[in-house]
Amino acid sequence: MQDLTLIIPAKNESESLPIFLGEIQQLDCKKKIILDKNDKKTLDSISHMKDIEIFFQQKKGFGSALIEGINDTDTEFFCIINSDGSMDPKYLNQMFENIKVKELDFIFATRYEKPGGGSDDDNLITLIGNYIFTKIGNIFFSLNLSDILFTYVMGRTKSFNNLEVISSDFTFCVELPIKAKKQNMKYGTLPSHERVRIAGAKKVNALKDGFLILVKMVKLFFKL
Ligand SMILES: Nc1nc2c(ncn2[C@@H]2O[C@H](COP(=O)(O)OP(=O)(O)OP(=O)(O)O)[C@@H](O)[C@H]2O)c(=O)[nH]1
Ligand SMILES: [Mg+2]
Repeated sequence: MQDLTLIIPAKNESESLPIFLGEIQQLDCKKKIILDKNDKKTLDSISHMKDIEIFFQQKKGFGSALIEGINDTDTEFFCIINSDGSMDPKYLNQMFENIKVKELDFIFATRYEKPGGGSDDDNLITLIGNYIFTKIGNIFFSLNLSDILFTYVMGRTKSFNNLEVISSDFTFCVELPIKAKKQNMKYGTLPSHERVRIAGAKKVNALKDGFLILVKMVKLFFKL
């Protein structure tokens, strides 16, 4: 997988990130960790790690981290994979095979397709929230997805750059598939089982970010 770069966003992940990087150490692909330069604790936690690239984001936010990291990528393929360990890297090979064989622009890992899908990290609120946003995506944008918010996604770097995604926050999760659909790009899904985060606190605020996601979907629908 030498033409693949893992895009690993990390914010205050000094406990999870070193363990996760240990897990993917043997993988034959590039590993780019996206950090805020003021996040010294996370930076220090991986100072001893080899064969990784550290990229400092200019603007704040989860979306900015991903956009800036992917824009800086020089491999044909990229894959967004969180630093908290919840996205199991065992699916990377299969995602990579699928995207190449089926000539896809993107492949979305999904927790809600059987066989193989599931989550040990969901709570009732995230489960219901994701269900509702996925439904909105399917009804108003014909996305035909089963898990819009997971954002464990592999893609062609060129296709991503053509989308001109601009969301600096967690609304990135919906802007990417909606714009891919609007541009008639080819994508597929792969069932995957989500694990619990290794340690540390979650960064998503279900209420605030849920509201922002809803507003973003309305704006994208009306092309605002
Ligand atoms: N670089 C960077 N990474 C971020 C930012 N916000 C979140 N992240 C990382 O993005 C990933 C997703 O955030 P999480 O807090 O795990 O969100 P979540 O998966 O909804 O929450 P949990 O279910 O509790 O894991 C994690 O690896 C975070 O460290 C940010 O502003 N900048
Ligand atoms: Mg997480």
